[in-house]
Amino acid sequence: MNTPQPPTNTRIVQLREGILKKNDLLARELRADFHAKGIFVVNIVSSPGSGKTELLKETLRLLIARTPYHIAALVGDLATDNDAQRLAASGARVKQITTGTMCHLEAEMIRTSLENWDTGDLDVLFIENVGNLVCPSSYDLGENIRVVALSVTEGEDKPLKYPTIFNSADVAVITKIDIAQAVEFDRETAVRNIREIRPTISVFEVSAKSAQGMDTWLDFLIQSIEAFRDKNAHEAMHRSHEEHESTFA
Ligand SMILES: Nc1nc2c(ncn2[C@@H]2O[C@H](COP(=O)(O)OP(=O)(O)O)[C@@H](O)[C@H]2O)c(=O)[nH]1
Ligand SMILES: [Mg+2]
Repeated sequence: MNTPQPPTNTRIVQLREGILKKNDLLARELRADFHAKGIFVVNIVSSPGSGKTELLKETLRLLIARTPYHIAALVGDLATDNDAQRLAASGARVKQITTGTMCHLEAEMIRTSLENWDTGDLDVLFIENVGNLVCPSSYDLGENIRVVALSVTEGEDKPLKYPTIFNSADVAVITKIDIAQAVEFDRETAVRNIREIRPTISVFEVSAKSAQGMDTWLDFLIQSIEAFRDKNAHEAMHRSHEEHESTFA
């Protein structure tokens, strides 16, 4: 008689690799689609309570005030649409993704959320990932940049304890610096630990509450978005030049 066997470790690893591969393929399609539509995508990851929603709310508000960009945000959480409601106050288009038991967002969830949403005129899409320092690191969402937030209350050693999420990020934002002194935050050690894991990472230090550091962070974002738009415009010009040449060849 064949007794059902519990899955072996090898089988679990194979299943996990299969899921990640499927996500990578879909993320690649999403990235190509975002690129074709000229949408710059930012994926924000961190532990719960690091200040992602507060940072995003202020970032959206300032970007809307200072630029002509059409901006939207997708926000992931296990339960509730509290964050979507907080972000909607910025004036940006916002949609909540409720993941139930999943500790991260996947490319498939991004695609489904965008399907019934008017994104034709979008310039910038922010994604607030589910609060977790482990799961989101393995799931590409087709973003241009991945931002990891680390608040001053979490401890300077977190980059060393959760290296994968710091190693997969392009940018680190140290948040809540208005309360740094009260919690004896050691900024030199924190920055050194972040750079030990990811030497090339850009590090910003901000407070969404007091606005400290927000200008520098905004300047960086606007420069990144503009560089992306210039590259896209250049590619479009090149394509139309090639089409013109082939018509008259
Ligand atoms: N003092 C201070 N508190 C903050 C700041 N940003 C967020 N918080 C607080 O930290 C808590 C968690 O913030 P939230 O944005 O919900 O974090 P998330 O779970 O990462 O989205 C809330 O009580 C916020 O009011 C900040 O810049 N300074
Ligand atoms: Mg949040």
